[in-house]
Amino acid sequence: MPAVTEPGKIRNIAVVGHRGVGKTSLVEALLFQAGKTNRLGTIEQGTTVADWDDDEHKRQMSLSGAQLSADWHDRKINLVDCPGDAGFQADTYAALRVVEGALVVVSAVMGVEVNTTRVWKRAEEYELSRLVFVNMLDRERADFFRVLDAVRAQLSDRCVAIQLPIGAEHELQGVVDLLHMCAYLDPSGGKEGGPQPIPDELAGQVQEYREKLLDAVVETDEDLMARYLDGEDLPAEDVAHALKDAVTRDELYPVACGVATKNLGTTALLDLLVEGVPSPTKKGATIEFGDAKQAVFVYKTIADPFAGRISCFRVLAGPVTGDTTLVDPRTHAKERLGQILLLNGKENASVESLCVGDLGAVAKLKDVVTGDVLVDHEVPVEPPHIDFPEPVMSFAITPKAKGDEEKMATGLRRLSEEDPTLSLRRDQQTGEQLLSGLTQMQVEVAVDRLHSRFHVDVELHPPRVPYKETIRKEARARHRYKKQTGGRGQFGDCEIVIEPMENGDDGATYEFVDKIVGGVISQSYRPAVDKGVREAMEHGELAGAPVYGIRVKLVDGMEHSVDSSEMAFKIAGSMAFKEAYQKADPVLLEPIMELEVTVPDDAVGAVNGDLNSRRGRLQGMEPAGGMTAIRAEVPMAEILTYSQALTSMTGGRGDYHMSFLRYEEVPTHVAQRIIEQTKKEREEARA
Ligand SMILES: Nc1nc2c(ncn2[C@@H]2O[C@H](COP(=O)(O)OP(=O)(O)OP(=O)(O)O)[C@@H](O)[C@H]2O)c(=O)[nH]1
Ligand SMILES: [Mg+2]
Repeated sequence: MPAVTEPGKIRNIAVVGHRGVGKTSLVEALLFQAGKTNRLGTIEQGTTVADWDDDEHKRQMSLSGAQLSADWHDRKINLVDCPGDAGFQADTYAALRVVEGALVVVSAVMGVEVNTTRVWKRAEEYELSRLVFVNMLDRERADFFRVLDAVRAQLSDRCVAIQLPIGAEHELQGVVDLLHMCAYLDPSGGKEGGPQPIPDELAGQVQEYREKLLDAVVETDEDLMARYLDGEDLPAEDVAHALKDAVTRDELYPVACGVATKNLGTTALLDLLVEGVPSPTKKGATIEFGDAKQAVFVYKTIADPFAGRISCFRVLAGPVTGDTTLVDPRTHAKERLGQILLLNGKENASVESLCVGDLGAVAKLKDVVTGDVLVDHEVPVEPPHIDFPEPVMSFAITPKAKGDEEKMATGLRRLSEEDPTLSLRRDQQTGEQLLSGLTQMQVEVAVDRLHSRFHVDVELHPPRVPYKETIRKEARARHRYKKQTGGRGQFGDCEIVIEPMENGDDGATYEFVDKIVGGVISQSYRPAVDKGVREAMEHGELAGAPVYGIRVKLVDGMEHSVDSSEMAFKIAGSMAFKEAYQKADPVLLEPIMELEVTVPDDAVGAVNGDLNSRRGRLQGMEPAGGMTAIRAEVPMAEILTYSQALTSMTGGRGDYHMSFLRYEEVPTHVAQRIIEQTKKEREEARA
C-alpha cells in the first residue's frame, strides 16, 4: 500500500458512544462504501472487520479499540472503532488522545445514554472536533427529531442537523444531505448509489433544516454571513469550508444519520468526515515531543500470542520508517521500529513510512508500554497523562492446575499491558492473588483469554468488596514499649493524637505531623513512629480493611539513652495507633456504584423492588424507547451478582451498566455483620 505523505490528507476519527449503538456496524459500512472491503460483514455472523477477535464474536460486542483505514476522495480516513461497554473504556480514552475528531454514535431509539455523555465530556476535555451519527433509523420507535432534541439538550445546543431521514422506522427510504442538497436511497446492504434529487414531499422540512444549518454556519463566518444576508445562494464548497472551520474550532457539531446495517447514509457521512473533520495539519495532537525530529506516541498495546506485543501509535514528528530507531526516555532503551503495519482487523498490511499525524503499529518493541512517547534523541518529554478509570472490582484468582501459578501471572501481566484498567496483585493479608478490573465482564473476558491465548485455566472466586476504614472523632493514646531480657533492652515511648481529615471518606489518605517539643524523642526516632502507624493502618481493627483519612500528631514521648531503637519506636507507634483508633469512633466505608438498568416496562416494578432490597437508592427513571432506564445508587457489596438476578427478572431482556461513584459509611447493622464475620475468620485462621 502506498504511503500517504501529506498530513493535510489525513483524517483521524475515534468512533465512540454507548454500548451496542452500532459503532462497529457503522465502521463496517464505511469501509464497504469506501471500497476497502467488498462485502458488508455483520455482528450476528461475526464477520465485521473491526470485531475480529473470538471473544468479541462470542459476546457480540467490541472488547478493544480497532484501528482501521479507508480512502475517500483522495483522503486517508483513519478510524478507531471503540468499545462502548463500561468495562472496556481504557481503549476509548486512549484513542481519543490520538485523533482530531470523535464520531459520537447514538441510537435513534435510545438517544443520549450514560456512556454517550461520558465520551462527549472526555472529547470536550481534549478539545476534539465532534460529529454525531444518529443510527438505527430503521428500528421500531426510532425518532430522529426526538433524538436531535435530546442531543441538543444534553450534549450541546451547538449540535446541528446536517442530514435528515426520509421516512421512519420500517418505512425508512433514505437520507437527505443538507450540505450538498441531495438524497441517498436505501441500498439495503448493497453499495449506496449516487446522489438523487430530494423527494418533493420533503421540500418544506428540508428547507426549514437547511436554513437552520446555514444560519448556524454563517454565524461562525463573518464574510459568509454578509453574502448570505445579501441573498446570495451560497455554493456547497464555501459552506463546507466554513463548516469545517467551525467544527475545527469546536463551534459546531454536525448531526448526521442513517442505518449502519443497511449501509444507508455512508456516502454523506464519508463526505462529512473528509469535509468536516480537521486534518492533523489544521488541529494536531497536543502531545509534547520537545525538539525531536521524529517522535511517536504509543496509545495502545495488543498482546498477540503469535506476533508478540503490537504497539499502536500516532506519529507526532516524522516521517518514520521501518529503519527509524527511537529512544524511550522512560527506560532510555533504544528501539528500532521495524516493519510498519497498517492494522485492518485480522489482516494487517505493511507500509514503507508514515507521515506526521498518521496512525500505525509495529510489533515486538522491547520495553515500550502504552502511554510512552518515543523520540529520536533523548529529550525530556512528559508523556501525556491518560486518566484511565481505577479498577474497583477484585476477584481472587487461582489456577485450576497446581504448578500453573507462574503461567497465570505471566498471562495476566501481558493482558494488563493490553488493558491498563486490569491489574493483578497479591493480597498481603490473605496471600491470595487478586485480579481487579472495572466490571465483572471485563474480568471474565480476561479469564477467557488466559485460556485461549495463554493456555491456562483459572478459577475466579467471589469478588471482594474493597472496604475502607476511617475515624469520626479525635482521640489520644500513649504506648510504652519496654523489654528487658538481659543485655540490651528495648525502649520506645510515644503519645499521639489522631483526628479525621477533611474529605477522609473519599480522597484524603494520611498525614503525619511532628509536634515534639524540647526533643523528648530525638529526630532520628520520629520517622519510626510514623512507619509504625502506617503499618497499623494497613489493616484496620474493624474489618482488616485499610484505614484512610487520618491525621496523626506525634505530641510527646520519652527515650532511653541505651535501650531505644527504631524498632522499639515503630512498635510503640503502631500500638499507640491501635489504642487511639479504638477510641476514635472508627467506621467502615464501602464503595457505592452508579447503576443504570434498562428493562422492559412490565419488569420495572420487580426490578425496583429488588434494588430496594439491595439497599439501592433510586435516582430517576426515564422512558427509553419502549424500555425504561432506571438509575440508582447501590452499594457494590449488594450487586456483585446482579447479572443472574436481572436475567431472571426480565427474561433476559434487561441490561445494566455500572461504575464506581464514591465511598460511604456502611450502615451500622450491616457493618456489625461484616465486623463479626472478619473476627470469626481471624479466629479460624489462628486456630
Ligand atoms: N436495525 C438496526 N440494527 C443495527 C444497526 N446498527 C447496528 N445494529 C445492530 O445492533 C447491534 C449492535 O451493533 P454493533 O455494531 O456491535 O454496536 P457497537 O456500538 O459497535 O457495540 P459495542 O462495540 O459493543 O459498544 C448488532 O446486533 C447490529 O446488527 C442499524 O442501523 N439498524
Ligand atoms: Mg463495537
